[in-house]
Amino acid sequence: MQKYSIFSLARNALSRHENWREAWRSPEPKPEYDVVIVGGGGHGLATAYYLAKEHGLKNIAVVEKGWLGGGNTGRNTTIVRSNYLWDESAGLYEHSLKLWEGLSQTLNFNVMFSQRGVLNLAHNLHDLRELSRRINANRLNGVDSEILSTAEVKEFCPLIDCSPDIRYPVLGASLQRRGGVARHDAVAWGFARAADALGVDIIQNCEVTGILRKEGHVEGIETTRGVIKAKKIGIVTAGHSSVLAAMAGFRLPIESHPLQALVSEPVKPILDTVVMSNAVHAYISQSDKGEMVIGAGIDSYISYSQRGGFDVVEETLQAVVELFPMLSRLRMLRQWGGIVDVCPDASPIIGRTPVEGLFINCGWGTGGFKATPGSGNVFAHTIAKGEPHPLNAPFSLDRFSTGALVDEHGAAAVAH
Ligand code: FAD
Ligand code: PYC
Repeated sequence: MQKYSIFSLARNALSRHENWREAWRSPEPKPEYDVVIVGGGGHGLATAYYLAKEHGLKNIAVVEKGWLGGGNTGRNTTIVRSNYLWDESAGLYEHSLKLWEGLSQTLNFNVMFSQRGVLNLAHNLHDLRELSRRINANRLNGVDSEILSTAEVKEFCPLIDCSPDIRYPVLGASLQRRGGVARHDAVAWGFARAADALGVDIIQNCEVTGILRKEGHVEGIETTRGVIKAKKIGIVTAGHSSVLAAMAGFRLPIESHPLQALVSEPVKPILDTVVMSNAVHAYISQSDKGEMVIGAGIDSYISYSQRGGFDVVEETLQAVVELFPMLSRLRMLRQWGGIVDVCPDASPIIGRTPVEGLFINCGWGTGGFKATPGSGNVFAHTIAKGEPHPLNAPFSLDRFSTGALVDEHGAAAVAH
């Protein structure tokens, strides 16, 4: 078997992949579709896939200004979990986690979902109380979640320095064993391939520059590849959602901030779980390639710059080295940033907009990767039926006028 795969690797390398079938087509845009999804990240592609698969729609396009997954989908640190505080969020994120558990089979594409557990560390009494409250809330919602003592943290993840004399000693942690990581690119590619197989047109290098409206109803989009008409349009553009909303004449309660991450040189397997610490602020896991994948809190200023900065690297690595002293001589390989769309309550917006036929899915901030399949699934329902799926009804835009906010700053587990 191994001999065969080495042989086929060599053959494919020498043939310059000439006879490979494309995983999805690259059609010219048609003049009109039933539904157009703007944004070819994981959420947009998942939406198109579920529209075609579960709602029988056949005339769908996804338009992407760059390449598939080139936004936050391909820039994130891939942590998947569902341990949110409020019932509304637990319902949505747990729906997603259940879809993750069968996603490779559903898409017939290995998204490398690895349920290696997610630890959220507590460093003070406030952290411990917040985690205990959240664990109890999780359990009441049927979400697996447990609390670990310092000794149990050490047993579960021996690499963490659990001595009492560090600056922020580890007093305990929450553990969601069903949480873990997945391969971000594969998620975009898997949904793209499966959507394409159901007839969805995926159009890359096609930037939306305007949203056409008539008498309060959406009519189509202006793009760098011409006008495309559609009576239903879904905006799924993460950090650029406010830009798209402005094109349609309304405003979103969103701030766009860079969120940075970095990876080290690859090393042999040393860390078999995900560790997050909101107080010292860092989170870390090890990729299948062996790199340590490390993330920071959001940049404190708003910006559309997708770059990393040395100050953030320095601050984050101080926290990492304090928790994992044995990483102190590890060399860093690369750093980057993505633009995250943060709502005042750190929860997403999924639903209708003031423009009839125009729907929006945004505001996932620092935590939308984990929601990719669930978000696409409920957003497809919302677009197809013209009304929210019960799981996304609490996340409509009008909660910012009714006041029914879903405050998940604590569970976001990334400093805002
Ligand atoms: P994107 O993947 O950004 O897709 C939106 C697409 O819209 C982009 O491809 C963009 O090019 C396109 N677009 C924008 N404007 C236009 C236009 N005018 N016309 C056409 N196309 C347009 N979440 C987690 O759950 N776990 C994590 O560990 C995690 N870590 C993160 C780490 C970092 C550094 C960052 C930046 C984010 C992280 N997130 C994490 C958040 C997560 O990445 C996002 O919430 C999620 O990927 C959003 O997916 P999306 O498909 O909505 O957006
Ligand atoms: O939402 O779990 C999360 C997360 C981890 C890192 C960035 N976001």
